[in-house]
Amino acid sequence: MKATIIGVPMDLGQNRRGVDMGPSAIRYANLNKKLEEIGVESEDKGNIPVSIPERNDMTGKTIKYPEQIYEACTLLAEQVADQAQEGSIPIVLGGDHSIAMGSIAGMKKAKGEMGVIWIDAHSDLNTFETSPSGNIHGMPLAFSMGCGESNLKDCLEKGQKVKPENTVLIGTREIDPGERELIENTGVKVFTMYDLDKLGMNRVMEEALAIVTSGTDGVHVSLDMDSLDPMEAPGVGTPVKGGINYREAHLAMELLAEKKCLSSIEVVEVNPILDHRNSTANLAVELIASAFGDRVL
Ligand code: DIR
Ligand code: MN
Ligand code: MN
Ligand code: MN
Repeated sequence: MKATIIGVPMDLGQNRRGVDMGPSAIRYANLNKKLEEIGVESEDKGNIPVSIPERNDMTGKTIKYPEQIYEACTLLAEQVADQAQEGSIPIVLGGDHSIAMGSIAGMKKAKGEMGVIWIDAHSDLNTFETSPSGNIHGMPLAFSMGCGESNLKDCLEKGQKVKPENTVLIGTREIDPGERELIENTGVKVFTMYDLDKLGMNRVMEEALAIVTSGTDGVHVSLDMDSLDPMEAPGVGTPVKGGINYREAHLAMELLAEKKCLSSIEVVEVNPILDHRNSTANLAVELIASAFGDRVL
């Protein structure tokens, strides 16, 4: 198996500084060595250039850094598409979750119809109209599904990148009013923490994998580390209690590996400034390894 590591030091999509150091923290946690150990041939392409808050005055603006995020997402999408077209599995390291618009656009260009598994405490289905924060990291799934009015939908090509019927959310436990409405209107499948508690991760992943593999040419996994319980992953900007535990997270990635359908994965929102001894980045590396087939036995 071949993989390509692409870092995106993006912190413009939210307001806690330090998430731009996520790619460094995950590399420092020995991602490349771990991949080598499990027999994955990986190449690190370095980072996509991203602007910084110091160079952009946002006073008086309600939506923060849309042009800068669009630009970085387009560069990321091109890189992701190139790598996937060459038969490699892109591993995108965030950075905040706004980068998902680039990853998904790139995968759509390379593979065609994509299925997306969105593992997150939040649904990231806000738009410019509904966002309570103006932070674009709360919007990437809406724009990827072609909802809302913004050119952020038009990364690489115009409009929708993934159909709601091929999208599944897992671990959701904080949803804004506008997001709730979008869930109802699109019919996108959401497995909340309630569903995980009731059905268990095994059953949830079975159902999720069935949805994202039927009628698609590839599967993208978007793993927001705040999906995990803050006790397991303290190094995130918007922690929400009652999250996915350590074993459930590994099981989810192991079941994904068993299904052999992974086309690309991104791990986002790792903020080493808020972390305890890089534990969130270490866990990110473990979970990526599980997704690539690392097993106890
Ligand atoms: C919130 C937070 N729903 C917003 N979103 C986060 O700002 O739109 N997503 N933290 O990961
Ligand atoms: Mn998110
Ligand atoms: Mn989140
Ligand atoms: Mn489907």
